[in-house]
Amino acid sequence: MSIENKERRQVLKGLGAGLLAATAGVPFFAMAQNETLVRFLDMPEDYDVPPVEPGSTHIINTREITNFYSRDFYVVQHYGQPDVPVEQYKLELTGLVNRPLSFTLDELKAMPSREIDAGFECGGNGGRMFQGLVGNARWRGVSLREVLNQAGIQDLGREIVFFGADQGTEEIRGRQVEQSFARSLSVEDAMSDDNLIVYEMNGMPLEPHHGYPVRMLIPGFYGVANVKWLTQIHVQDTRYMGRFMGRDYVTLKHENVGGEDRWMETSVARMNLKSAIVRVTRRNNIHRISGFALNDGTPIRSIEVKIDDGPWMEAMIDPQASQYSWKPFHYEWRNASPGEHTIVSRVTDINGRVQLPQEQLPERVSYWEEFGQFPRRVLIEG
Ligand SMILES: Nc1nc2c(c(=O)[nH]1)N[C@H]1C(S)=C(S)[C@@H](COP(=O)(O)O)O[C@H]1N2
Ligand SMILES: [Mo]
Repeated sequence: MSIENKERRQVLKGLGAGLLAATAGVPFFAMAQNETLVRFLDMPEDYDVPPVEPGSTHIINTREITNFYSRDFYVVQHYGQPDVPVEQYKLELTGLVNRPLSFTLDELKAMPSREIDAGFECGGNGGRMFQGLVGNARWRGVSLREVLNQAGIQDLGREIVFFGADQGTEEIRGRQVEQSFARSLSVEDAMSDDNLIVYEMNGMPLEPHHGYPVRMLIPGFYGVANVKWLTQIHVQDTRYMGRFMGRDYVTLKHENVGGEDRWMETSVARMNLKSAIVRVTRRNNIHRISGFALNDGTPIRSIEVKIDDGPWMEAMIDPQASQYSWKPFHYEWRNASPGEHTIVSRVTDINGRVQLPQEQLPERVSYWEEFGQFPRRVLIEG
């Protein structure tokens, strides 16, 4: 059996009982020559996005996704885009470790490496930008756990902080201070199997806006965990409270907490179970509804589509999908009647967790973690 087939089999297993397309090899997001876009009534007809620009956020046009491995991958950089000369590049391991370590890019590349497919979205992604803060890629890097084990975390070590080379000035309690972008993980989360210190994306060195030369990849987490331009990993015995852990990327939700109704603030971490329709196309008389699902890596049971007040109908999941990749899906819509329709998708995981309509989710303040169902309005021409 070829490696490709073996991988495919594993993916099939990983995806559980979900309907998988028979058309293996045909990219789910590819469009045929005579396939045309159907109009979304909730999206300006001339909706367009500017290209990647150094230092700024880049939203993708999800209607134009063409590949399983994103050709156009979103970009978020809160402190602009630092220039990290590779000759001077060093990754330092510091703090509560038995052996502080330092790696050049060549030293990292000389270590055993692994490839992993992972997709992620910004914790601030949502319907406002038609889910355009998203991407999926194949990453290559070195196991974070291996590197931490080489350094040896001391018993007192509780928290692993990842610092980027990019800096900005923050006003904190009336004082202007220079801060580096940083995020942290508990030791337990950091030691999980699949976390990589990555230097390649889709077979190429990272692009400058995706963190060249080195970034983190924490599969299953929102994008904010994937610190770019990574220069330092620090082990400490207290929680890290920087802006992007403690103040920003913090969700405020009304929740039942052990029988008490409370407003809870949580740092954006693992991705919630989510799917979204991003495109409808027409070929001859068949309409095709396409979208993607993302989650924390829990196997998916099904992705379903509902048209108007009809029943939920199972969509096909791309056989290329794997545990941490996005899961592209299709639904073939036969006999669509001319006129306006509302279409929506939902994803269910093997634990029976279901993506709920926005109204049924706990009340949430701010736009972080928008993972409710995302209904779209389409116009079917006669
Ligand atoms: N050093 C650094 N890393 C960072 C950021 C940043 O501003 N600086 N932004 C984070 C956020 S909020 C997101 S959503 C992802 C985006 O990764 P991408 O630009 O490669 O898509 O990077 C994360 N890593
Ligand atoms: Mo983000």
